[in-house]
Amino acid sequence: MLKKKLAKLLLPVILIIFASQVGATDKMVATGQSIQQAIDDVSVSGGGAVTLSSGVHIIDKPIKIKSNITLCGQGKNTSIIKTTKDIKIIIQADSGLENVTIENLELFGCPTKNAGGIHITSRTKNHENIKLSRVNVYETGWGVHIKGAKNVIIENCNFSRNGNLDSLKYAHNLYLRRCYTVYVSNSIFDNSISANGINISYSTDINIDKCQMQGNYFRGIRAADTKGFTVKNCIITGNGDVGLLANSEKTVTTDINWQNNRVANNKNKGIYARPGATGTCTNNNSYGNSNDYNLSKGITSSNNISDSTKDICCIGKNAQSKIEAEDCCRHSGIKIEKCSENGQNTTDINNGDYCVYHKIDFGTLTNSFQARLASNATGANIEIRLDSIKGKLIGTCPVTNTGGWQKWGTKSINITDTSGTHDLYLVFTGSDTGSLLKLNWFSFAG
Ligand SMILES: [Ca+2]
Ligand SMILES: [Ca+2]
Repeated sequence: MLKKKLAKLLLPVILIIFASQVGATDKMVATGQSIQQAIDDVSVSGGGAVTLSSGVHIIDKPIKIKSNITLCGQGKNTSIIKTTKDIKIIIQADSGLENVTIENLELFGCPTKNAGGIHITSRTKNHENIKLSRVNVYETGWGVHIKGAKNVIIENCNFSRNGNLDSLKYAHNLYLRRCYTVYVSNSIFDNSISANGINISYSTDINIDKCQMQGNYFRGIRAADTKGFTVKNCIITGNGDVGLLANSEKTVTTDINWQNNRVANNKNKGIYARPGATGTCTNNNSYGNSNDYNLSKGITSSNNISDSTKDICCIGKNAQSKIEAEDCCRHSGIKIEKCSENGQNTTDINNGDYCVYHKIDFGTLTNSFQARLASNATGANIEIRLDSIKGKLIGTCPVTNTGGWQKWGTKSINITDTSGTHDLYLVFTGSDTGSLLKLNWFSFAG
């Protein structure tokens, strides 16, 4: 009797001990050690996490990822995999992989003919449950390819400056082909040197939300021969051809759902659905393109505008994430330029100019603000206001002279305790009649 009771009491304890042992095969990889060996070892014991230490991990042949492996770094910007060879950095070990996660890593490659970032592809059995989270892939010849896969999640990633000049129009930042049920969110696909921000073909149920496709050589985002193509809350600007495109190779893309996108200043059409496309297009703001809307008869269209002064589309962001200054929903008096640090920054900021960021979520408590700025002037301030240009002032950030217009410094201040969701107004003030500052990004903390 007592034994039985004891067994009953101990069973949960034994289970907990067993559960904590599951991770016992996890491996940490120091720089200079073999990432492949760690993946192979963890795979043999049934799967688990392979964590790359902070630092640069140089590779000279592709890393073959396996089922049930989480390949992660200690931090998105601290664990880096780099190669100088004309190779793909991460590829599949087999077709039909399951439960692969890659997270908190930065990959740097070569913009050469055969080089790529992450290529998880299959022509036979589809891969399943592939997740890329907080992964940056920069300067690789073919960017990220997921081909032949079901249930794919890509979140908080930045795949930019990928492509190669041998494959103009074909080497994209992200390529999804034969993919089924994909969610891509809060990610950036900018400045492909040869092709699109995102390219999709022969796929089903593709969902792109709160992403940015700027300055790509060819299209912003394009899907061909795809059924179910949702694009919401995206910023698609300054691309070399069409911004947002439902295209066809053999059959045109159908069941599109495009809403709340800002599609601006693309060299060709802004929002374009080829004849035969079906679906809805609502609440978009497309302006400054060669033709802002070119929609087929099968598209139900409503509430779309072409007005650079209106702020449809704004990405509701977490205040505690890094918010790019140039991602404002609306502004008065500013310009956007290339930033020496990366990406872009706001510029031409004079006394009285302002930027608006819609639906910023301050959570339960936010009490500090930091700004990445450059200034060669004195006596300027950033007023942080809520909900209108004269709304509640929660803080005033003094702008210090950083010693040059592209010399960047981070300035932090305490602000009034703030919670909930608000439209954020950054209002610039200063006694100087010329430019006051440039702003790259800002964020809040609690
Ligand atoms: Ca101005
Ligand atoms: Ca920026």
